Amino acid sequence: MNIHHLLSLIISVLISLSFTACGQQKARSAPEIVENNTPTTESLAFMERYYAARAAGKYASRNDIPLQISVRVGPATDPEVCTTGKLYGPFTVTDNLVDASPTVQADQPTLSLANNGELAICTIITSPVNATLDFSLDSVHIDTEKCTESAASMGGIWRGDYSCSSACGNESGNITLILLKDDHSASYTDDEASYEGSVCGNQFKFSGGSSGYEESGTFTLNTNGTASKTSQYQEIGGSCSGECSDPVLQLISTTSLVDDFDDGSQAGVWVASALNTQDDVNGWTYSESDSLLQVTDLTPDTIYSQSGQSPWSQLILDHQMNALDDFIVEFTINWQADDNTAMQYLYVQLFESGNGPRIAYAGFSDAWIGASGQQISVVGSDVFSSGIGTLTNTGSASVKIVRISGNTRVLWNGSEIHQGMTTGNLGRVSLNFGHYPYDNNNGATSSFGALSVDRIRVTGIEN
Ligand SMILES: [Ca+2]
Ligand SMILES: [Ca+2]
Ligand SMILES: [Ca+2]
Repeated sequence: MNIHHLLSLIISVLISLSFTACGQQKARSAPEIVENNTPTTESLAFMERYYAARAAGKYASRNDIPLQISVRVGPATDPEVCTTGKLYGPFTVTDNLVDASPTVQADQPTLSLANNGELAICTIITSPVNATLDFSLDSVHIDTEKCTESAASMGGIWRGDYSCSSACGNESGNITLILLKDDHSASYTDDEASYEGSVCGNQFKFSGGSSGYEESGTFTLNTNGTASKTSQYQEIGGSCSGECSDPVLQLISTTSLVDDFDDGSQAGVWVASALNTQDDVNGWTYSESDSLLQVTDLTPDTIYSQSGQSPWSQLILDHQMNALDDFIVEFTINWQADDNTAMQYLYVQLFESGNGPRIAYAGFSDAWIGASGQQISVVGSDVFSSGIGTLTNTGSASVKIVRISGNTRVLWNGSEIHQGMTTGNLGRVSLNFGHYPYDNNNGATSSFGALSVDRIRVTGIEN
């Protein structure tokens, strides 16, 4: 199963039981209700039905003696799944037990389990009478259902009012969500809380929370461009639970730049940076084709005989825009090399306006003639690198650089790899392609494979 295409999982409990009474003396469940508890109208009515059914010799097939089945789902490694797993049901079985097939929507944690690993299912059967039971695992079905709708575009910074109600009290206030979306997957943060889930059509079903509570719900993009959100939460380590509603959320970020590189020309959006003149490059070959901005050659002036001491051959393409305070920069990059001799990089750099200082950058870097490359990012002056050989020679990545109130995070395929504080408004985005021309005098000459940017999108709040 593929998490990006999985919308819902339906646990379908198809029950096929042969259910026979084992003699009158064993049929004890109904009397115990009376012995252990003050009889209620309900239990007495139950007794009446029970004894009437028993007298008729067919209580196992009576509709009015409910048999209930519950299912708990948890990680396969959880030995307590029968008590701690996510509860589905109870489902009441009627009419001689053969035609009951209740279905239920799986919640997001169950979906994640189904997608990411093995899950354990505990089936709990509560019988009102003693009976022998012929129960087969074949009768519990998990069906998957793929999302056939495209996922609406809903990434950005959303703001609105929320209100939550619970038995422990109500609360309300302002909310700001930073929502990121990749195809059918999405995530959002709300202060300290973070959530993830899947998007189908205009709906994003999520679950997550903070150290204090778990929460799940639905974010819906409305046709008028607003959004709404409803959720349920449960306090961790406490008993408070409740429901929340954010009836109207407004997208407060604007899209400053979106380029899918699919119109055959980079003109009007990207200009070669003046910085290129400083670097050791005689020329380059790049084109916008196949919905990519592809660089297939960088021609150096000089082939160095030493590593790391001379400037890289670079192509830098710039885009200037109105200054942004909070922002989300999303891009997808690809790199290709035949072998370890490739020495090349591709990253996206963020600067203040004009020739202002750099704020952050992130991307792929391979600085080794005898190894493959790594992830690299800089936030302010802080450098993160994943290490020599941590990426394969050919690959791709979806990268995001997100800044809210100075807090700047770099996400690589959805996982945060770097975080720090930065200042200065974002006014220039650069695509940097580099090659290090190197002959190590030991039989190896560095090579350049191919680098491409598939898509870049910049949204933010204009300063
Ligand atoms: Ca273009
Ligand atoms: Ca593209
Ligand atoms: Ca290499």
